[in-house]
Amino acid sequence: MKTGLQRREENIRFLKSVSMLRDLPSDKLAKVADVLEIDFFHEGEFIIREGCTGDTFFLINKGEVKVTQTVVGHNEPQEIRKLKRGDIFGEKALLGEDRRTASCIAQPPGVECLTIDRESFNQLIGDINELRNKDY
Ligand code: 6J7
Ligand code: CA
Repeated sequence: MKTGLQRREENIRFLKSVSMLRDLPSDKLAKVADVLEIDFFHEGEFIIREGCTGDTFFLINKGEVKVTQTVVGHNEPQEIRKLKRGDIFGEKALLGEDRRTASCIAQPPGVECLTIDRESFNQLIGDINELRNKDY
């Protein structure tokens, strides 16, 4: 079993590997580490569904996530990119947008995410300019 302290140190090490978060002051980084939750998704599972409301921000700890979006002139949503460990997603519905703007689907063999809820996101990371201005 891991102790709370080991978990916290592991989380801080991981957060420092996330380019978007690496420059946060260490007191904030420690706070983020303390509010992270872990969530697992089976292959094919929709972590985020385009058009739905949402209150969660995601960091990929293990696995791959496919991002798809509805495109005019296509019947099926189209793949726009794949994400891997250290990548983040789900910030848009927590910032300006009120609905999820794309779908994010767990790839085989499954995905482990660390998550941050809307309240902690607003308190701790919602003001990071690199995140706010992300235009892909
Ligand atoms: Br990753 C990623 N790439 C894109 C993109 O090109 N366009 C849009 N709109 N969203 C993209 N995303 C992520 C982004 O974090 O997919 C998430 C879907 O939920 C989005 O945030 P969201 O709209 O909350
Ligand atoms: Ca789950």
